[in-house]
Amino acid sequence: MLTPTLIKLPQLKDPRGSLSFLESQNHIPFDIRRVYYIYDVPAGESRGSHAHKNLCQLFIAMSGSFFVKLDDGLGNLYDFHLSNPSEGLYIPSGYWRELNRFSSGSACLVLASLPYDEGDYIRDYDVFKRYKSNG
Ligand code: T46
Repeated sequence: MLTPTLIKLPQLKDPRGSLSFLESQNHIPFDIRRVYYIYDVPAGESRGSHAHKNLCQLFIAMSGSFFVKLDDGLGNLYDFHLSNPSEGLYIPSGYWRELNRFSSGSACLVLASLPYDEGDYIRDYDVFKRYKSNG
């Protein structure tokens, strides 16, 4: 998958509640090498404002909701509102992202294709645009 995609995950509902699951290379197109989560975001704060050279990720709104803006640096913009724990937003490498408008008590689970590496980040938007336009 080369573009950001909302992936519907299996959801098993019964009188005890709901259960969702995912498997690497089955429901998502990468092996999971790292998991982190974002929570306790104060009202009005945003996260992200950077891109990754190689990292692919899946964002899941485990509780509450937030918005995700994506930009491929070539003129294509994407807006998502995540609020459902039974779906995940797949983000390939090479997309500038901003997460904002977190609802109170929200939590974003992130499944990542690589270990943490600051060298994989592009944190300057102009550098990102040049990186993308150079192919
Ligand atoms: C992304 C958005 C959605 C680590 O030491 N290990 C980690 O795995 C991560 C993700 C971060 N950190 C350190 C690096 C910084 O000192 O935690 C601190 C905060 O990270 P950052 O400012 O990058 O946080 P966000 O929320 O702006 O970005 C994070 C991810 O870094 C990024 O990949 O897509 O969440």
